[in-house]
Amino acid sequence: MAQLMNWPWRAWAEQAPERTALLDGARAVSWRALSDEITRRAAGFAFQGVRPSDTVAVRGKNSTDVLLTYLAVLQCGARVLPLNPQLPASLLTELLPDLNVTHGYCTEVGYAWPVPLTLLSAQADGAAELPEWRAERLATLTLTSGSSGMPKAAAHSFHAHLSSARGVLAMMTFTAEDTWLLSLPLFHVSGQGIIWRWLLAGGVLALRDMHPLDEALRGCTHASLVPTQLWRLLGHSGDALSLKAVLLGGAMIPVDLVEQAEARGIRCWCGYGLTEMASTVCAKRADALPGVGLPLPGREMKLVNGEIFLRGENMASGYWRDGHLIPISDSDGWFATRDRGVMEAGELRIVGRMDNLFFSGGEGIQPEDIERVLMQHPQVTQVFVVPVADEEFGQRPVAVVEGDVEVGELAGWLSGRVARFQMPVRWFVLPEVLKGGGIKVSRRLVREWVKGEC
Ligand code: 4YB
Repeated sequence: MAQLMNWPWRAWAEQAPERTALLDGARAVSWRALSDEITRRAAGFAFQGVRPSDTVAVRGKNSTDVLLTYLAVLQCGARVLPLNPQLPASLLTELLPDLNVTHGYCTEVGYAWPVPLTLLSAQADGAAELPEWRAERLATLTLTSGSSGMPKAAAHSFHAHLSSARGVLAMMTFTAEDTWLLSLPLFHVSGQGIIWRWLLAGGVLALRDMHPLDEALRGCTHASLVPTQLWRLLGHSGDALSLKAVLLGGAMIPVDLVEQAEARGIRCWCGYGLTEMASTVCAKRADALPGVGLPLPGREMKLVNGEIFLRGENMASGYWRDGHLIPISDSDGWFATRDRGVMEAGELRIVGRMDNLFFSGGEGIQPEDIERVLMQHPQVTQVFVVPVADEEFGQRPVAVVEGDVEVGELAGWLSGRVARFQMPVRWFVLPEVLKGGGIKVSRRLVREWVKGEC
């Protein structure tokens, strides 16, 4: 699409009104019907008092209702803050006032917001003037996971989201004939990345019950997956999939995983992205190397003392707090990621997060180095190495593993594959309680859980 002059759904409704925009389960919705419904909701929201510059929290798992609300809030000119329904009330009580949230929308009937908000209904009709499309307008607030526990809200303009989408689509073809499954949550930047690529290309977006994943993928050509989802898919689905392309990201992507997927006819792209950069920054078509390729068009990357710095049009305008944007970049526009990386064989390889590094008897341990080796075990699908306090060594590594494997056997398997000081001193199975919610298991929660067990 050339430079956008209108809300993208309205532009597509003018250009291709009868073409399918959305697959809601098995029901096809045209661009005209979609655009009409978004505009009706937006007018209703404006009638209920949503003004440009307000912030509307939208709480819910992925659904057509949440998607339509997200887009309608944008058409009101307001900022949308998608919320993971698993965030505890205590966190929302602290967070929402700082983010100046004025209105709330929740898919759960009778949900009691822990702070005073004006509740919105999607049913209410009303005539109200709606603002014009402006690409520079702040559109979304997306919460970071944050190692301290209190998330920050990265504020992106439409321009940033569309630049992100343009960069990805310069590498992966996604046309009006293709269907991208909304395979990751809208409250995470990876889910929003799917939305903006869909809106840019005018393709089809599929909203499905995600369990089981192989059924959700039926008829879809594109999906974004975290590595654990792809492991599960390979484990469960026997038949060929209609997938043309899977964009992987969010965590270290094992070479074994993409090799197995490619052998089953699933074409993989390996990406590296962050909330602050509105998803993907670097990516490549999967190959036998563990890197994530090079920056996509519109992004730049540099390494300073091993730390990855990024800049580009897709960067957040700042963190939103108390009605202000707090800058996230230095005076030259560079954002310090706190990720360690190296250039290897002409591409970037992610080493791990600087904040994860700990010391054991004077030796530095980057947990991801040990995790990478453990992920090579054929039965391990996910693993976290975290420190526990130790009188003699200061800290020592402990492993928390997911997979169809006896954790007792893993110590033997690992011995000789890592240095002695890297050898975990205890092994645990990843408990279900740590898996809920977002797209990733929180390393901070794993650490806290292990502390309670040791
Ligand atoms: C990585 C990493 C990697 C991130 N190796 N560590 O559209 C996409 O790009 C997408 C597709 C599929 C799945 C996820 C995505 C994303 O957007 C992921 C974006 C994300 O994870 N954002 S985050 O703010 O929650 O976390 C960012 C952190 O995740 C980075 O700072 C890295 O530490 C880590 N990470 N990709 C190793 N390929």
